[in-house]
Amino acid sequence: MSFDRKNIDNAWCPGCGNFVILKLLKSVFEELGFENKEIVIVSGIGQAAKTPYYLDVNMFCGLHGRALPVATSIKATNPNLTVIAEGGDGDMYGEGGNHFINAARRDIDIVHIVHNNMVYGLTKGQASPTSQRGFKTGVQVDGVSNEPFNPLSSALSFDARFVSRCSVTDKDHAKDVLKQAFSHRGYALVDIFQPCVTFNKVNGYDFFKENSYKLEENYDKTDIKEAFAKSLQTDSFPLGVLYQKEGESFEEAHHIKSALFEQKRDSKKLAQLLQSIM
Ligand SMILES: Cc1ncc(C[n+]2csc(CCOP(=O)(O)OP(=O)(O)O)c2C)c(N)n1
Ligand code: SF4
Ligand SMILES: [Mg+2]
Repeated sequence: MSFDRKNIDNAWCPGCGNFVILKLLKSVFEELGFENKEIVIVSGIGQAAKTPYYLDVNMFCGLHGRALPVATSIKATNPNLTVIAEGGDGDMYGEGGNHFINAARRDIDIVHIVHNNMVYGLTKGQASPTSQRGFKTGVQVDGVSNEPFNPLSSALSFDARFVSRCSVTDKDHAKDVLKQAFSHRGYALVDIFQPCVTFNKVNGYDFFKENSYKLEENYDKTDIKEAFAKSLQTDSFPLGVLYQKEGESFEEAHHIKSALFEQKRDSKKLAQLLQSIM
């Protein structure tokens, strides 16, 4: 099965880390035996948010920062679909930050993929929430003056049951993390380090390679205290599934088993309901 979308020109810069993520997604879909029609990718605005344009799957590209509520509605009304909310660090942690809190807390079964290049790529290089302190841009001329937003410790504090990070600089490992996210039932955060070779000359391929490491083989991903400790480590970033916990997803808690359009309407019950609220 091919997931290539035909007849569309790619707008990314040569060497952009987004190409790696695109390729990884195609092979993950293939290896997990997904069908084109069962996948929906919801995105907003940004370079990362263009990813679904290049994949032969269902997609919805909407407003900046608003992918998560749309993805939530799609999954809640058709639990048979594999739903992904995909975008950049600005889109998901800045403009869409409030939705990040609520999607993680609600625990809807979607995979939340965030291309983290520590910059606003599409709008030509302003600081994003994950930009590092001191990062200079045409707007932040003296450098960013605050500490970067920490998506992993935030997700843990929002009660997310699957919190992970990977990097395009280690493709096999990133593929494995993505596969684990797709196998998890509930909200799953995958924060992916993705160099923006044009507008972030500080945090490029070498930076991510030199400043990250894979979690040890015997790491216990069910230990929340350890997960918090790892998430706060920023001198060298840990890669892998920091935290995963068994539990009940939103659909399971609300007994959503089939798509809304497949459910029979009981007109008698509906009439009674309407009567009761008149
Ligand atoms: C409500 C709103 N605010 C701001 C913008 C302008 N804008 C478009 S994309 C973007 C940031 C993109 O950065 P990111 O989400 O990190 O994606 P990247 O391009 O780096 O992949 C901004 C601020 C917008 N389109 N809509
Ligand atoms: S501006 Fe940066 S994120 Fe956007 S396509 Fe170019 S390299 Fe990639
Ligand atoms: Mg970005």
